[in-house]
Amino acid sequence: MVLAGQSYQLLFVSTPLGPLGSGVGGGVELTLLNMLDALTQRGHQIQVVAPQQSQLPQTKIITVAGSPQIPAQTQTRQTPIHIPANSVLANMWLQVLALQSQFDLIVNFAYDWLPLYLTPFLTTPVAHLISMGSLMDAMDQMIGQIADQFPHTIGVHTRAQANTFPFAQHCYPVGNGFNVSRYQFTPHPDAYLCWLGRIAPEKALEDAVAAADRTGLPLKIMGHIQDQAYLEQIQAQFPEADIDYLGFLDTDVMQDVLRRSQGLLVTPRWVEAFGNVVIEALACGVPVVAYHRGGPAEIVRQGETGWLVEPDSVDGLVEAIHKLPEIDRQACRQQAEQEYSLTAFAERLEQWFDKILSQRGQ
Ligand code: HBI
Repeated sequence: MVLAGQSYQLLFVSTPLGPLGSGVGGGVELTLLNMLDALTQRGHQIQVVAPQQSQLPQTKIITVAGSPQIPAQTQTRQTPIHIPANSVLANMWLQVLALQSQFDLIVNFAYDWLPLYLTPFLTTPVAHLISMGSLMDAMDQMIGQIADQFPHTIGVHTRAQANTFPFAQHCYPVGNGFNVSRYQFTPHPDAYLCWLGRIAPEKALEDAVAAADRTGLPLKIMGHIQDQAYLEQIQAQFPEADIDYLGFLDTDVMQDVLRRSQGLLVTPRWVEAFGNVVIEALACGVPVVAYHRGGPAEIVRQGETGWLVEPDSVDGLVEAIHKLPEIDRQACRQQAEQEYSLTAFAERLEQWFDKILSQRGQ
C-alpha cells in the first residue's frame, strides 16, 4: 500500500504501433501523455519505454528499435496473434524485463497479447490499460486469463467498453483525464463543424461528411490518416462537400481550430472505448453530436453538453446539428473541468494502483 503522499516508481510501456507523438498510436498516445502529466504532478517518478523516434518532453524515455505490430482493429476475430521479425513489442518487453526491479509498478498501454502473456513471468506487478473494446478471440482469452489471475489489473475507460468483454465485471474503470487548461474556452463559435480522430473505417467519417454536407456547414477534419484509400473514397463520394483535411496537429494547434467550431461530430461505427475527442471538445466549450454508442454515450449529457443520436443515422446527425445552438457552451467546459481534469484522473489512477499493489501484498 502507498501511504498518502508516498510516491510510486512507475514504468510506462507504450503502444508498439509507432513512435509516441506520431499519432499512429491514436487515442492511447494522448492517454499516456495525460497519465504522465497527472501522476508526475502528484510526485510520482515515471520512465517510459517506447518505439524509436518517440518524442516526450522532460521525461526519461527509453526508445527501442524493431518492427511495429499490426493494428488490432484491422484483424478479424479469429486472426491468430502475429509477431513480426525483430518485433518492437518483444524488444520493448526485453527492456522491461531488465529494468523491472527498479519500479513499484509497470503500466502497459499496448492492446497486444505478449505483455499480457508475460505478466506471470514478471516480478513487478503490471497494470494493463486496455484501450479498446473486444476485437479478437485470442486477445479476449488472454485479457480474461490475466483478469482472473491478477484481480483489478485490467483497466478500462468506460463501462460500455468493459461490457464488450465476457469478463466485464473484472474490469476496473479509470475514465480518462486531460489538461483542460490547454483548451481555450470559446463562447461564440464560427459557422463550421469539426471531426477529429484516426481516419479509418471504424470511425465512419463518411457519415459526418454526409450530415455536414446536408446542413451546408463546412466540416474541418483533423487526425492521423490510418487508411488513405478510405479518405480518398469519401472525397470521391462527396465531391461537392465543403470539407477541409487539416492533418494530424499538435494539441495546441488542433484546439485552436476545434474551439471556434459550432460542434464536434462523433460518428463511431464500433464501440469507442472512450472518446478522447469528446472531452477535448467539451473543454473548449464545444458541444458534441455523437452516436448513442460506446464511450461517448457515457460522457455526453443529452441536451446539456450535446446530443446523442440513433447510431448510424445521418438524419439523426442532421437534426442534432440544427439543435446545437440550444446547448450552453459554458456547461460543456464545466463538465470537462469537473469530471475529466488531470487531478480527478490522478486520484482514480492512484486508487487503481493501490488496489493492485495491496493485492500483491497478499
Ligand atoms: N493495435 N496491435 C495493436 N496494439 C495497440 O497497442 C493498438 C492497436 N490498435 C489501436 C491502438 N493501439 C490505439 O490507437 C488505441 O488507442 C485505440
